[in-house]
Amino acid sequence: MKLAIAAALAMSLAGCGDPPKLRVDEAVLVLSPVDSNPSALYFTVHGGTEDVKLLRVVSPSIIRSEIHESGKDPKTGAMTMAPLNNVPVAARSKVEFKRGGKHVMVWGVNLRARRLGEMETEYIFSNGDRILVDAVVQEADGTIPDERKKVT
Ligand SMILES: [Cu+2]
Repeated sequence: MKLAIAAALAMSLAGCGDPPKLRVDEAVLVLSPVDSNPSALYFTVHGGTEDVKLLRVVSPSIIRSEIHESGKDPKTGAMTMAPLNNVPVAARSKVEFKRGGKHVMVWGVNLRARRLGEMETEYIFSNGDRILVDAVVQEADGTIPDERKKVT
């Protein structure tokens, strides 16, 4: 009994000491209600042991993408968007790409991604890391893509 507790304690301590790993999760692509308009990709980046920058997000299922920052025009109060060249991700930090904040604008989401309801996305960082994540593809109202409804 004592041995089991000691072993469990040793394992949990080892878990705490693991260095954080740069990773991306909770990737969701929200399709534009108008097919000709860009869609938006949201996700969370978890920093590793060094400061890096997110440079680009690519996917075989899209034509192109841009990293954007949302804001508000101080004069008119209207929502605005400005492209970013990169996004710093400090070591051990968490950077969320979400509605009303940073996001990735995506053009030309192909039929395959819409039918599968998911697509592969690749996040390219300044340290050379390329992280692959399966993103969920959904309509703006959170439902599965219209093209998927036809095949399922
Ligand atoms: Cu945008």
